[in-house]
Amino acid sequence: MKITGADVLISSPGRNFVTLRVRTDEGLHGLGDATLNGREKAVAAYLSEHVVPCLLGRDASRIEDIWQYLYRGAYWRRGPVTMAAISAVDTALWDIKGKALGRPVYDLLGGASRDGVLVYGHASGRSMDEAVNEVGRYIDLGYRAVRAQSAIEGLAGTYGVGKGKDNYEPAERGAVPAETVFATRPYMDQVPRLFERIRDEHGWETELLHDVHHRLAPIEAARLGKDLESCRLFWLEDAVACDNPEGFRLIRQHTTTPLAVGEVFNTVHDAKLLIDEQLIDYLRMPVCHGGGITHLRKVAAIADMGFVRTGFHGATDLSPVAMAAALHFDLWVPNFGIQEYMRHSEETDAVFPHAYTFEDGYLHPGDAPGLGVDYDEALAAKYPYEPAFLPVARLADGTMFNW
Ligand code: EZ4
Ligand code: CO
Repeated sequence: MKITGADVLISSPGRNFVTLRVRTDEGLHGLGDATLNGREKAVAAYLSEHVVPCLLGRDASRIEDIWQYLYRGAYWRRGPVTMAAISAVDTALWDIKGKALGRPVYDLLGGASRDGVLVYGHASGRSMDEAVNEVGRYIDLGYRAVRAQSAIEGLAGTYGVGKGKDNYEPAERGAVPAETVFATRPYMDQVPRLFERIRDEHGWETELLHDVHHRLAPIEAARLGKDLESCRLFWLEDAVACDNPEGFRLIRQHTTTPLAVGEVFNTVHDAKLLIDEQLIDYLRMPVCHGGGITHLRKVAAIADMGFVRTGFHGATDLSPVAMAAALHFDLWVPNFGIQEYMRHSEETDAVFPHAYTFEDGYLHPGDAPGLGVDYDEALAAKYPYEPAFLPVARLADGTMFNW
């Protein structure tokens, strides 16, 4: 089965997505998600200019060889743009293989290891009251695990907090990124109070998670982890900026709060020290940014040796194609932990009809051949790309900070 072409499809049904469609001479096609939030056109250009021409005429069934060609064959390796592009090709080829064999992708990986994929939803509030109520709403919807974020009192535009009742969506349309403000001290004081209130009001059965989003120094993260121990979090995410994994050594010495990291990682090398030294508990590299299914199988196996479980990123900027690929992987992977699940907008769901379903706190990828996701190109044409960016952050005195 030869690859005859590949289309880089950019559309904005609710938000921007880049979708790769690989076509074959047998009439089968496969989809991959190539979206990199706020950097969509960079990945699209990498695919169109440097990857798609190299795919033409290759045997679509040789997934490993094509992965090695795109990764090892390139002198300039790694990085989010390159790896998002490779991930999209890899995902599309697994989709094609599943369709060609008439089997869901999870079956090709080794079959289901569990009945469903435990997911966590996103509760957020512009005040602590609102955040506490939102956790209750998610529990009522059937979620068994909920991430909670609240705006920092007195500060507008905190990470993780939606503008209205809609799902939280960090990218904002416009020609340049929006600016937000962060303040360490009030944030660190408020988060333990938020989780104490959630435990008081909603009890101990629900798993609770929190995302620091790269904004603390190691010693600050160590203290926050300690302060949260009595609330028994499932995890504390991205406690420090992840370009310096050694920071986790200090955090780990001080707290038993489980740690998750890696949504911005793109190869196993980003995670190797953290796994080898057992500095984290959950790895968040998703299929669409972490080298595709082919690379993540290797990462997951190495993670397992360090007692690290998976906890894939699954925000709204990861399209339903990425979500489906994640769910097939999650259903199979032995060292599964949890899957993030932020529901997409109705516009997004309509452009990407999908077989995965939510029930009782679990997602299931469905049993359709391949990934079980389609792309409605005619509908997508109604939603042209509009520039949108993730915000930047400053401290109150104007100093640039991590967003
Ligand atoms: O900021 O997906 O855990 N989820 C997150 C997300 C990320 C966005 C970035 O594109 O951290 O909200
Ligand atoms: Co995160």
